[in-house]
Amino acid sequence: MQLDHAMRQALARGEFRLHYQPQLDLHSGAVIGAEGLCRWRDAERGEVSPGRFIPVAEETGFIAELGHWVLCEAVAQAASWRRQGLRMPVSVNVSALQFQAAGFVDSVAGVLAQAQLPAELLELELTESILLGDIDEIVGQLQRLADLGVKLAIDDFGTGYSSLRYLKRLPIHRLKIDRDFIRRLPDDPSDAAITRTIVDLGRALHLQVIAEGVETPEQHACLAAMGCHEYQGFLFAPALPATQFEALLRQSL
Ligand code: G
Ligand code: G
Ligand code: MN
Ligand code: NA
Repeated sequence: MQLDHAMRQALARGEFRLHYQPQLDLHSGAVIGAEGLCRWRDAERGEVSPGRFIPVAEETGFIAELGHWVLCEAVAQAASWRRQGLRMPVSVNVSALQFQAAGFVDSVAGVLAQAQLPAELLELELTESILLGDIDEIVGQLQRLADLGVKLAIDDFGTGYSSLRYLKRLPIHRLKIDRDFIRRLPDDPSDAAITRTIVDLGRALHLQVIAEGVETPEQHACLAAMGCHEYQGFLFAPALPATQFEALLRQSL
């Protein structure tokens, strides 16, 4: 069976899962958020990595449906946590195709209303690829999302097309430093300079900055020294099923 067909069937059968990777305050170690990451185990193929199926979903357009499912799932999870007295913001990855689809802002508003989740508990992670196109239109759409109260982050920051001129105009609240810049810290002087520059840029523009892919105590210490306030990565935890995420939270309280 073609991968695209298998994905459609899997979604219809409820075989996708959303795992949650903790995001932490770098200084206190408190868990401050959860990034939802899609997982799929296929009967024939076994666990298929999103690095493989997301690009296919982007090519075939299936990402619109999958992305909608991810949004609904994450929002429902955050609403469930909230009913249990746990205030835990969730982030989801939004592909450019999904962002550009007609009615995207309305669908986000609809999903939040349906789950009765305050908009500020949802963050959308957008890559710089959404900035290709009519920039006034794009800023308008981002503004409508921001007006709902939804938080906006630029994912994989530093790897794409964003010009600093646009950055000033975008109603975003967070930059996510791509893990490619973090990987060789603290030894690589270029990566250290780039990371420090992004942290400083965030401070100057009053944006939160989160480092992705933090795996070692040395990387953590280096980021702390640079004044970075947030991180996620295997040093603390990979993306986990919701129940394991909750168990980890109880442990770390
Ligand atoms: O989950 P990682 O562990 O393997 O994800 C690999 C890639 O797939 C990353 O670039 C990540 O952003 C992307 N990805 C994972 N889940 C989703 C999702 O729900 N939507 C989109 N658009 N991308 C996702
Ligand atoms: O593109 P995006 O930033 O959404 O991708 C998140 C991806 O990074 C997921 O595949 C997630 O599993 C992966 N990831 C998260 N933390 C780490 C880490 O510490 N090391 C590595 N190698 N990958 C990570
Ligand atoms: Mn992401
Ligand atoms: Na990223």
